[in-house]
Amino acid sequence: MTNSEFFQDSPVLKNQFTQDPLLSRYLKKRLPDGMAQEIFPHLKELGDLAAGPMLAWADEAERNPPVHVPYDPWGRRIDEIRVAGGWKKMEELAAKHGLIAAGYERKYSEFSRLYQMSMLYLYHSSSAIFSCPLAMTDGAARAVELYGDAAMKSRAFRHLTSRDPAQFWTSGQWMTEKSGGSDVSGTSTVAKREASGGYSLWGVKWFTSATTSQMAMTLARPEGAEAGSRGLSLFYLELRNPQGQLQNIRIHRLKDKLGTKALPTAELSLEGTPAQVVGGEGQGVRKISSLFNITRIYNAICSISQMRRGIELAVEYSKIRTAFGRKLSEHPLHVQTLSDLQLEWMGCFQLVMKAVELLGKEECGKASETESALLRVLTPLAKLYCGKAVVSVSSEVLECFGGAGYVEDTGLPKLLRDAQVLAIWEGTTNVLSLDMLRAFEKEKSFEAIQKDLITRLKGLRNPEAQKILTEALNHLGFEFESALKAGPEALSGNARGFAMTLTRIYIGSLLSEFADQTGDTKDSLAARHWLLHRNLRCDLKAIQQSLID
Ligand code: MFK
Repeated sequence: MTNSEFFQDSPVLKNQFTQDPLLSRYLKKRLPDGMAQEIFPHLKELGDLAAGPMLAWADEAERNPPVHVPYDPWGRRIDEIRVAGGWKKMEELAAKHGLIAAGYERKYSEFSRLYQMSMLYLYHSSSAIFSCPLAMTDGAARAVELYGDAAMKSRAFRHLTSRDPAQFWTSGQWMTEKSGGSDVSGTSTVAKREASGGYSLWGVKWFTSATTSQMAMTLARPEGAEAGSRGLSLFYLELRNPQGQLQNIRIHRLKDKLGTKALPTAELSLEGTPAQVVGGEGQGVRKISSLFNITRIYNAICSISQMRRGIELAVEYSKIRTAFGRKLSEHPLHVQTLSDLQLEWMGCFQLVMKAVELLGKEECGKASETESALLRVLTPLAKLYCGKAVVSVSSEVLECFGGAGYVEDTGLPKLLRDAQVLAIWEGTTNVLSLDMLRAFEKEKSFEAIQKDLITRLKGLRNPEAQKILTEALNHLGFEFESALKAGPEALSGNARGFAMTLTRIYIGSLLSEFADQTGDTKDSLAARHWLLHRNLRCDLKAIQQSLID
């Protein structure tokens, strides 16, 4: 055969559930008797969809990105956003399979979230990022559940958690304005009180993803309210009136983003949009945090899902691609590269699933005070750690394919583009590191994570793991105390280092515990490699020594 007759086969995805032994191993350990057998057939069905029809829908949605049509042929302003058929299929499938509903029906009590997030984990990487509207929808359902009045519960909540595609609503979360996505205290949207008892909203929202949603949750400042975040309130609005017209909303344009090409993200103005306040005026940031703490968990699930997808493709490719006389899977260096990616994903998986487990408990009133404080800090940690990991894993995955990884029609570059948003969306790494400090300061989360770690480490069977992790924790505690003494700038200036190191220690403890529980060789290897090859130390940096000119 000549060189020109050679054609490389592409890797083929198989059932996304059965191909992922860690997911089933994990669920079997964590779920009560009988539940795994009950939900596995459904996860298998989703695993088939994710490796089959969803891929074609996603492809179609990506190739036909949303279009903003500002005017009808006769010049009337319509601000329509047209989306692809594949995108609509994703929504239909999500509703039918209860991707939101399962989290709120709570059929499996505190384990319902584990079930729901396992579905999301299978769904996300084949969904063309329909997982983003789902994240905001879930967050909105939680905010309405916590703070909404009876009318909101009987209307919005019912639609958001419906399994009927004709009834199902998605929600936007419109928090970001031109002045910033991180510092929302400067929100300039004004809420005018109306005679009806409701409000009308006036302002510009700069990133509104899923602008085709039926409703949105947003922040605005009631007239006369104080400046800063304390004066903000949380509002609920419906985008269209019963006749289907936008309710005083002007869409300016769709964002031209690096990735997430099928997802419509718009800039828009609220020009007297009718809205209702959620949970009374004030404490808007605290209230919307119930929403973004959910979307941050989604973000972390999407990260582990995407890591898994990339690794699976790279592993499959390594079995069919020959170079230097043998398959890539037979080259020790390549195998080591793949193993390190697998390790990163396995660690992240444990971390995120732990947060999901706690979320389920908290929502069912079964979390202790310590567990709630632990969830509070694991949420930003899971989001920030996995958001970074998915970018580096995806980059390495592309490299595993050589030049093919850099060519658009292989579908591989999309993995990297879509990974980058996960580090940004719902709070950047630095903002979330500071959120960890906020949780330490306000919610006793430092004590909670320390207590949880010490208990887990005591229970480990492997004395070497116990020793390494205890020393790492003590060292981190010492450095943290030193930063506290050095003052707030030293503490915040080192927040990212502390967050990353604490997360790596925490993951090390989870991997070690899981290895003890399963006795599986792969789990033991992963725990051992994590402790030996991940940096569990963080030395306090003198933050006044900047290299910036
Ligand atoms: C998927 C594709 C996407 C497509 C492209 C999208 C591109 C990206 C577009 C974006 O812009 S995404 C940006 C999303 N933005 C965020 O996620 C917000 C990030 N910023 C933060 O998280 C800030 O830290 C925060 C807005 C919370 C700072 O606000 P404040 O008001 O200056 O904080 P403050 O005063 O510490 O907290 C106010 C209250 O909220 C406090 O409660 P109290 O009033 O009772 O004291 C806090 O304890 C509470 N709080 C804050 N964060 C919390 C929280 N409570 C629970 N959990 C949290 N995480």
